[in-house]
Amino acid sequence: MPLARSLSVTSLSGLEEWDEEFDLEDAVLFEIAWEVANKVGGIYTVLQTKARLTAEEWGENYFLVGPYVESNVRTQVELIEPTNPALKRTIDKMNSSGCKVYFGRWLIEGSPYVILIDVAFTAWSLDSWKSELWDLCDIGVPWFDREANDAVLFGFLTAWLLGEFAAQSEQPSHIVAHFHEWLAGLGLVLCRHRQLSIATIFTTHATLLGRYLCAGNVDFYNKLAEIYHRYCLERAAAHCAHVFTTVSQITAIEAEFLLKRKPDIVTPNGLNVKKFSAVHEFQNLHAQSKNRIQEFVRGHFYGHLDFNLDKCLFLFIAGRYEFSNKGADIFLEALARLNYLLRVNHSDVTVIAFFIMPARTNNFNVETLKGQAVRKQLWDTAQTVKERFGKKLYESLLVGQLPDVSKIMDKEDFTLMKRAIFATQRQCQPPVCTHNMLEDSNDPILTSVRRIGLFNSSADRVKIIFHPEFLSSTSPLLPMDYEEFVRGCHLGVFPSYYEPWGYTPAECTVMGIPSISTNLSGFGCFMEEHIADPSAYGIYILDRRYRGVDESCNQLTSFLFQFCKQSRRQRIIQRNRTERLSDLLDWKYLGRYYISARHMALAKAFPDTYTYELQEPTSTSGFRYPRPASVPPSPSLSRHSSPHHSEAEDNDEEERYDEDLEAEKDRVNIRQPYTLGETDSKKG
Ligand code: G6P
Ligand code: 1S3
Repeated sequence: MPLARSLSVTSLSGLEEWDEEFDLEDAVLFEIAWEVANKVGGIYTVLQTKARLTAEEWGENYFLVGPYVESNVRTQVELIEPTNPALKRTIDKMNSSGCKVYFGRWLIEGSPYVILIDVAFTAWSLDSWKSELWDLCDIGVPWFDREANDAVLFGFLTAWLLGEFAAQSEQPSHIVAHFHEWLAGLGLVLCRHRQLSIATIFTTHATLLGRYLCAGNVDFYNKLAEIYHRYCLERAAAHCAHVFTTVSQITAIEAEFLLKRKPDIVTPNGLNVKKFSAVHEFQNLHAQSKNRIQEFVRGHFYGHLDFNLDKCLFLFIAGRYEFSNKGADIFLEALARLNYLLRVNHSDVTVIAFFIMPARTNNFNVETLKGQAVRKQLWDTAQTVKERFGKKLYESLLVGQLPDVSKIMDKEDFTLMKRAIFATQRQCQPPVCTHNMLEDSNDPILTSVRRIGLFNSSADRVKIIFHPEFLSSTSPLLPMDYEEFVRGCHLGVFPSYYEPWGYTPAECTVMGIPSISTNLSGFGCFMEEHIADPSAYGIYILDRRYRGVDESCNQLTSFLFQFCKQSRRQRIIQRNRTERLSDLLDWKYLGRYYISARHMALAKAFPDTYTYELQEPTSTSGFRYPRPASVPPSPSLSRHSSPHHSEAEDNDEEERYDEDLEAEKDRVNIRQPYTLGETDSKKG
């Protein structure tokens, strides 16, 4: 048995020393979630991006446990024989007792082991397990709630697996079982009830009541039958866990009131940050992806391309279609106000706002597909005429003559071009929605668009494109995956009302794309805590906590309007700053909170073997990114907004941005106040 060890975690809210002395040699970690190799929402991203770091720490003793879904296994998992003898005996025993449990490697970075349980195969046990649950803790799960039924099956099966593994292990090993979200929580409750010698952690990524209460316009009373027993499962898991965690301070407050347990530690979500060898590579990628979005826009607005694409800003909101929780409602309202401001100020900027939120559709609509076909036809025509032109030019040069430019294009060329132009005649406005919606008349985004009257007309400076499907590189319309699309945009807008963490703005940040989030989102609060002047770094944090909706909407409008006034050079500098924050969101740094939670659980469950000491962070131990010395000049002073500002000046500015950036780095050594180790030195 290892000697009692102590861990002192200094300054958890800072990037300083990480003083770790835990001996994990005989410890085994199980991480249990419904989203293991099964993408439903953000928890999948947590597990998938964190896997490499956790696998590095736990090696052969790390196992993720999730549901078996055949289509996922086919594309994401390689099934193999269990490597751990005790685990092999466990799985064999369960399989010979009427279960279907699979073992494999999840084909993601870190290739962690996965144990996948086919819950449907054991559905015959549902009734008896439900009655056991009722006898145990008076939680009754109604027959019609499919998700809760799955939670019961998954809970009993994971508790069975963990109990069997503990029994099969030759020497009693130190097991940590980390359960995510209410869907997996029952396994934890059962482990504690059966008094298994296991250190347990429960992480909630949202609270059920919080989500329902914030959603606003939902049929609350008719949903009550669906809410209460789920809430009971969630609350039981939170109370039974040795260590209870959640993803942000804001959800911690919520949990304290709604689940009646204050989280022991906040475990913020990280990402796997990829560093390019060339520092400005992400800027080049922005320009490349922007070109592809511009191509789509050329097709979508054919016949109405009366705005300058070079002065066009691409804004977007993306995520699960929760209209008001995700803030799509106030985004639309702010766009209407922005449209007014741009018009009265005679701005030459055009804003295109993309809404990427999946809804029920009947596929792409004809008008949208036609747009891309017309664009392609115009491109092909231009290529044909160019080839014919080039051939005639070549022939003329061969005989030593300069061509007569006025005659080099003949009647056929003109006919080709006229025919192509004729195809661009359009009687209707460019569509707002790219798909045929099944519930068009009461779709919340479309209803709001009708109310605010933003129909992509020529007079409007703000245009709207609603793409009610997640993006894919195989789409005939916008063949880009989400990452490419984000890189090509100028600003992500996520004015969520309910957002325990919020991966979308975090993803923007690591790609160097500015974003708007709120002080009600975990991400927004985290950035506010760690950056002295977030907006200078392209992190705009909207106040939705202490202001009314109308006031928040005005603030959002003002952020958008200020952003529209930035020059290209200001945007480039701002993107550089945004990208510099990516280390802060890397699991290499944020993973320590998970490590801490596990050590805390081991020390609570096995006090004779482990000790753990959490030092409360002091106000001075936290770090903050300092305010950059040179904030891009105020838009009103910028040369860009001058009426005489020319394209040539713009290009000069672009060439100078590297110099400006270097000068800015000299003025402020942002590396001084904190130490990031090797990733930081790579940034140069
Ligand atoms: C990147 C590229 C530049 C390009 C700029 C466009 O920085 O490296 O070549 O001009 O993006 O920026 P914008 O904000 O106008 O899309
Ligand atoms: C939840 O997913 P959601 O979009 O339903 O978990 C995510 C991962 O922790 C989190 O980022 C998000 O805010 C929550 O809401």
